[in-house]
Formats: sequence, C-alpha cells, structure tokens
Amino acid sequence: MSDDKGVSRRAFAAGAAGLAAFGATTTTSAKPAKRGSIPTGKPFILTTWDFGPGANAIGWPMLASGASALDVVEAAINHVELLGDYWVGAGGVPNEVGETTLDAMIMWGPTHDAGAVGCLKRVKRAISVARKVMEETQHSLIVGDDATRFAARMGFTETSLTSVVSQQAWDKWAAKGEKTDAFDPEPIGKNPDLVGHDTVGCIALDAAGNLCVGCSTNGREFKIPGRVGDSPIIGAGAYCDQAVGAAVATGNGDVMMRFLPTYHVVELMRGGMEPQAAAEATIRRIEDVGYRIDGGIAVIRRDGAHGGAKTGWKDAPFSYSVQTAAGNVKVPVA
Ligand code: SD4
Repeated sequence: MSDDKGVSRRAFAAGAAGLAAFGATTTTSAKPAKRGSIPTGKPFILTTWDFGPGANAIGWPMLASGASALDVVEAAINHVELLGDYWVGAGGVPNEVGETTLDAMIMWGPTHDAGAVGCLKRVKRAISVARKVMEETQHSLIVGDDATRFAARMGFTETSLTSVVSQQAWDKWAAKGEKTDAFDPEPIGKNPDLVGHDTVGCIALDAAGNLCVGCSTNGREFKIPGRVGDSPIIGAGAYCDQAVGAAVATGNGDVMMRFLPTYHVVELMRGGMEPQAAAEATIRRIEDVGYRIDGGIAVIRRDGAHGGAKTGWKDAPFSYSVQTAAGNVKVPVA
C-alpha cells in the first residue's frame, strides 16, 4: 500500500531511517528537538502495573541488542495480552452481554504515526492489529466487527475471547440481575466505587533514539456493547512525541479521555515542567473539575526522567517499572 507520494506506509513507519532521511531527529532535552541533530538514546522500557517487571524482562534484552522500540513495545504488550489477566487481553472482563472486546493503540515517535483498534472482537493480540492499522493503512483507528474483519484481512485468526473466568464473572453478575453501572450518574463529587483496573501501557526508547508507546486493555466490566474507552484514543490512553517523551494512562477511561491526559502531560514537559510535577498537574486537573474516579498516568521524558500520579485507587497499588542498563526499578505511585 502506498501513500500519494508513492512511499510505502510500512517503509515510512518502519524505523529511524524513515525520518532520518528527512533530517528529522531527536534530542535528550525536554525542549523540542531541532531538526538535524539526532542523538542516539540511552534505551529504556517502562511498563505499568504489576506487569512491569515481566514485560520489561521481555523488552529489555531486545533493546539491549539494538531492536526497534516499535518491536519492543509490541512484544512486551503481546506478552501481557497472552498472560490471561482479567483486565488485559482475551478471556477477561466481559461486557453487558458477556463478550470480551479489546482496545489497543501504538504510536511511533519518529513519524508521529499511530494505529489503534477499538472494541475489537474475536481476535487476540490487539496491539499487533493496531500496529497493522498504523503500518498498512492511512487510518489511525478501526473499530468493532470491522476491526475484526480488518484483522482477518491482515492474517489474524478469529477465535473466541471468552474464557472460563470471563464466563463465570458474567454468569455471576447476570444471575444477580444487575444492570451495568454505565447508566449510573457521572462520578462527580462522590467517592468512586472502587473497582479493579489494569491496562498495560508500555513506552520504549531504543538505542537509535526512537520512542514508541503502546497500550492494551479489555476495558471496563459489563460495559455497554460497542463502548470504546480511552486506550485507543491518541493523547488519551497513550501519546508520544519524539522530541519530548511519552505517557500512558490507566483507570476510568470514560472520564480520563475527556482530558487527553497523556497529550496534556507531554505538552507540560515540552514547556519545561519536570515529569513528576507534570504528572501531578495533569491528574489534578481531572480532580479539580470534580471527578472522583480511579485513574493514573506514568510518564517518561526522553532523557529517562520519569514520574507518575494517580487519583482514587486507595486499594489498588498503581505502579510502573522502568528498566535501563542499570536494572529494573518498580516505582509505586503515591
Ligand atoms: C478503559 N482505561 O477502557 C481503560 C481501563 C483501564 O485500568 O485502564 N483500567 O477505561
């Protein structure tokens, strides 16, 4: 597939070579890069929640041997998607009618290109389908049954995403005759009902200095069929800017996406704010409007400085893990 200049989309997105050819580059400063000066990076990988150490252990050896951040983010997230976790990938949270559907996004720093799928049905490895959207098409987001058809066209196998666990969860909920909480009043000015969440978010900088970010989730329990959360929305679930850094979000995506928090935090860093202060300011903005939700972000500047902030989640310890040549650190977010 080609764009109107006859440049293959795949070749455009495939690596540093794509932009290096145009003299576009990166910097280790928090300020926007001047085109023409590309330092290579000191590689890192950041992954959210308790998935962090395991996902980083997949991604770090790849980075250390010179792999592209794009391959690293995909591999680290694939690892989590196939763990059988309740909140990420197949076999996890069912929607109102008992079906598990997936949201995922990947964004590639050198070209600011992105691909995403929302409400993907009957296909595992949503992040890989998102990568196909990015690399093989001019689109950025494909949803629902059409995302499934797109995946099949790209060679993915259709299979049920229901597991014993997701079926039992739905059976138990349905037996109580409960209605989805999606029709409840907005979570403003009241304490949230704390429900577990985890979306995996992953950010990598490779040795060539290229940034990539991705995230994947099955969203929100008993959601209304067709619901798409924040994860596949660029600037909401994840965002990266090759010159500045990247961020990932987790939590109540229905509210979080109204603030584009990952875009916001990266832009605060572009203005010179330190990652931790920028993360806190971004979350505070949601609280200041009055929302009482569970939500968090993790952010990393391209020089490796990182930070995180959360709201709610008194019972679920949100954390992220960062691996560099110095080893892996797990950072609890207070
Ligand atoms: C969503 N943000 O679909 C996701 C869920 C999540 O931690 O992140 N949970 O709303």
